[in-house]
Amino acid sequence: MSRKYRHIETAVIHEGYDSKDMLGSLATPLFQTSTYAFDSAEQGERRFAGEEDGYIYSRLGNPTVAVLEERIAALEGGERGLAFGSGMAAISAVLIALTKANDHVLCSEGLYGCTFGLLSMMKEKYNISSDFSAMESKEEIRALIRPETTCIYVETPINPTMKLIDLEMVAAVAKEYQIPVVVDNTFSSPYLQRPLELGCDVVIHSATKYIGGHGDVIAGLVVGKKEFLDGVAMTTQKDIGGIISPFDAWLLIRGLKTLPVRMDRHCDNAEKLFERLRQHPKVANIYFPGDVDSPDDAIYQKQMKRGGGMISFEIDGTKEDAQELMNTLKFVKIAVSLGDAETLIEHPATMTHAVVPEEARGKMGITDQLIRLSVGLEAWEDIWTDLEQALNKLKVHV
Ligand code: LCS
Repeated sequence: MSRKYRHIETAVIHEGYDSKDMLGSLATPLFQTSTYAFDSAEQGERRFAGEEDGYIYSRLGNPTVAVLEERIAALEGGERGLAFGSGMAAISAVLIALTKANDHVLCSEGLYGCTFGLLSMMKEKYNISSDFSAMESKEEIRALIRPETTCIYVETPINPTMKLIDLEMVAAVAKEYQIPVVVDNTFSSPYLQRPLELGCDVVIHSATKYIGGHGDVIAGLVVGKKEFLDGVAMTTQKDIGGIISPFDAWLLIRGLKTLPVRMDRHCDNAEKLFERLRQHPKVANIYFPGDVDSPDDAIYQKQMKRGGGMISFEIDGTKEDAQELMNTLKFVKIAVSLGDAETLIEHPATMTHAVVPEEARGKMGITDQLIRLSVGLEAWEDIWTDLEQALNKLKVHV
């Protein structure tokens, strides 16, 4: 599907909805209904047989959810969108749709902890194996592709190390083998990065994060080709059933309207904090996609509009020092999740990525000293004052 509105700032507000169709209601109406009454038994039969368009039951479709699905498809530049009850419901629906027993998935070296957990379960139950690769060159990817590889799955920026993967390069190799590339675009949102435009096939979001933006919804979204998503809708969405509630879809439609405004503020704040954090003597290493000195800068320049609102840094100290730093903060909240108005801080090794075995965590670059910051929408000066006082209180190791 092509976008009706060229500018994303307009599309987030208008795509997929016309108030003329809904009695002039400016806000998208909330269809909080589980089922739909048929005019007759014969109409019910026709709907079930697919001979007549119309709603049947809200696990199969809902008008509020449909607006959200059309809007996200337009924002990512895809043919169809599907909404789910969580990012993990979206990821599992896509991965299960793309694999069968004994297949192989090639992944970026670094994935959200529960995605890693899902792949481990798929290996245990169905012998679907996975390899993890830094994906720094075409040769490296080609060397890991097997006849049974049915999917390439990447996060970029990677949670929580912020490493970047060159999506255009990965998509070009995948095309040689006709393997679909699935991209988790949660950290960027379509405002900062659009993987389908770079040749990838499927985009996934934990909409819990920047899409919702207010820390009050758990949801997931998928965008891709109509043929593939029609299949997902009728199998791993309908029959596994991890659908979104109409109210949560309504909240996402509301949140999406301010996505570009919020993202610019997240980016402005993160840029200011990155500059200050990197100069602090207690910060040993810092990872931020917008870092022009990063080895990933060429990829960043190619595929991202701005650096986003996520920063990770290693402190000069121990795990206990990292925890002490977090405990000393005054208003920055110790919480997982990200992309909210509030600045959130977490410790990946013991929280979001605790399920990843220590050795794999090490390969992903998740050390005990690594702290992840989701920069919120507050005044950056206030966030810095809080971080600085906590950093200054850290013990000096000699
Ligand atoms: N993909 C990424 C990149 C994520 O960061 C998360 C959740 C998910 C998928 C799963 O989405 P959910 O089911 O939670 O909507 N990430 C979290 C995090 O970093 N902290 O808490 C949750």
